[in-house]
Amino acid sequence: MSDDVSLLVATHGAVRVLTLNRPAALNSFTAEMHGRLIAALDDAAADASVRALVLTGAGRGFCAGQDLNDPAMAGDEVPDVGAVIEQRYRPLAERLFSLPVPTIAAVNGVAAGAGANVAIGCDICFAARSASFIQAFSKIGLVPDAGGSWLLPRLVGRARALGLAMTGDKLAAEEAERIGLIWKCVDDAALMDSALAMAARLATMPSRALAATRRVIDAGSRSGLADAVGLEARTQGELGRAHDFAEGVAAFLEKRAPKFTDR
Ligand code: T3D
Repeated sequence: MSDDVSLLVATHGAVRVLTLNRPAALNSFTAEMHGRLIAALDDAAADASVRALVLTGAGRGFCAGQDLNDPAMAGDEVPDVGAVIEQRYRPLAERLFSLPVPTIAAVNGVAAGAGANVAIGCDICFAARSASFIQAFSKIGLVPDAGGSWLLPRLVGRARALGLAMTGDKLAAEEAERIGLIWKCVDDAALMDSALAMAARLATMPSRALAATRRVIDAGSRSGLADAVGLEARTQGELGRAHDFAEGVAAFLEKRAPKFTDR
């Protein structure tokens, strides 16, 4: 692991830890950091030894969204923001929502703009008590992106989603937990241990079923009941033919710990 790159990659057993590493600019996204993050997510997806992923930030911030000094934003010409979203944030959100293993955010400080939506786009989001979430887009004349327009109202309801997105007000981590934006707010000193313990626990669980759980829950929020129960049946059908289901049932009946291996 080298300290001078914009993304640090570490492995703890079956847990891959990605650390956004541009602390002087609150880990805001440059094209270069996007490239590294996408590559690291693809690498984790392709590596069968990885069974959970933790995303965090170096220094006092988690991620301040788009680097507003990035040449794509700060040149003389009018920036093609749509192209930036299509080429960088959309692929990032799509990967996060489809990774074959659970994703855990460890939000160590302020998460603003796309940084906030990447954090809440993880399956389980822990935040340090001193951390905060800011839908900063409205302050620079944009709308929530990186999946935020879809996710926010589903997590906190339309009224709060609009309030947060229109005001761009800072939401403290404790309040974020209270309104259901994140899984848990923990003491700053306990953040990484909490995230890593959750990741290690999920890594022992049936990865394929966990990724399918994300899929059916997300699809269910877009569909009616008939489609949702149809998808449940098809998904259970597929999982029911997989190794992990047979192993889970056998382990239960034999009163032993299961050994899940599917991805
Ligand atoms: O093309 C597109 O833009 C499309 C993409 C959209 C996705 C988005 O994410 S849009 C939203 C972009 N993000 C923002 O608008 C947030 C901007 N940052 C802030 O509002 C504040 O920095 C924070 C509220 C996040 C934190 O405030 P504070 O007071 O704790 O820290 P600070 O002093 O503002 O920032 C510390 C340093 O980080 C500072 O640099 P300096 O002066 O010490 O050299 C600051 O300029 C830098 N920094 C913070 N955010 C960004 C940034 N540099 C570049 N881009 C940033 N987004």
